Amino acid sequence: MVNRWNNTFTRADITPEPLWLNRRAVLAGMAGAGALGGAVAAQEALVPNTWEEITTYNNFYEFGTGKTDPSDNAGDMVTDPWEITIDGLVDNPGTFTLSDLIADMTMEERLYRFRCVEAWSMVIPWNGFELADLLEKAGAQSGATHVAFETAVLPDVMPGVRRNVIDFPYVEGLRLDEAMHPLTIMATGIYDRPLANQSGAPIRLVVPWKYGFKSIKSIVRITLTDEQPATTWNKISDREYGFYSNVNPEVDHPRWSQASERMIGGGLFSSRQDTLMFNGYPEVASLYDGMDLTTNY
Ligand SMILES: Nc1nc2c(c(=O)[nH]1)N[C@H]1C(S)=C(S)[C@@H](COP(=O)(O)O)O[C@H]1N2
Ligand SMILES: [Mo]
Repeated sequence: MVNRWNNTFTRADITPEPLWLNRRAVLAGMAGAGALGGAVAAQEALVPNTWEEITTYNNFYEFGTGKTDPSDNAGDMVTDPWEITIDGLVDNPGTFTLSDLIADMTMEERLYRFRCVEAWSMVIPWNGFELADLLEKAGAQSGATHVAFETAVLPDVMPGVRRNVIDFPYVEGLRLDEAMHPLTIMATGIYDRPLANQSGAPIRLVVPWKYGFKSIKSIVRITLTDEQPATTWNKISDREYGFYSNVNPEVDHPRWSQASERMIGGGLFSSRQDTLMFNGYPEVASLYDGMDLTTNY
């Protein structure tokens, strides 16, 4: 696997050295088998959270609103077989099994910062492929301007859906150029393991420069459109959650500051760090040239 998107954290920014050494030993153990070793070496400065942290502190309202509800409740979701419909303004619409859909995608490891709008953060070693490759295969038509995504609704196994904790299906969307950006991936794994159900198995979106709620889980439909699609949190409160939702330390949530974030998993040394513009991915800035990111929050 390769990772073309290295970045700039130093390990001192993330984890005290004893913990870092510990995690590094785990990674070194995993790396023995293959090319991941190279990716790990290239990125040793950006230290991921543990599998345990990544899979026990989650937001997945279909399974409940508490942070441990998804890991407690998502085990019964059947993710194989899984079908995804691709429709709207594409030359090759249809409903595909996940395995057919991803058969010729180039899988990569991407070690990304992940920043929730609630002001906590992790670093996650995703396995996945560029959404751009999938949209090219689907044959996005010239009239398409946006991409809409939809999560499965499985009331039998989703207690949050049965209780209607919010309106389902969970829906999200991107502008087409955001969706085509090489940082935007569809993830199918973490740490070279298939995604845990609570992480959005079998396939989810990951948009690392946006607040976490844009990274929609357990996707069953991708629709190319010529208008900005409705998005779940924007429907719940448009004053608090804009369509763009780019991570921005200078635009506070109406009820809390976004200037800093709490790093999950620091244990005793748990600490806050400054929020980075675009979550530390300045390569996306040109997507927003000429836009006022205060009003287009
Ligand atoms: N379908 C669906 N996708 C979702 C959510 C959700 O409740 N339902 N929560 C979002 C939010 S608010 C965040 S922060 C991330 C959390 O991803 P994680 O649990 O893998 O860290 O998933 C996002 N995707
Ligand atoms: Mo979130």
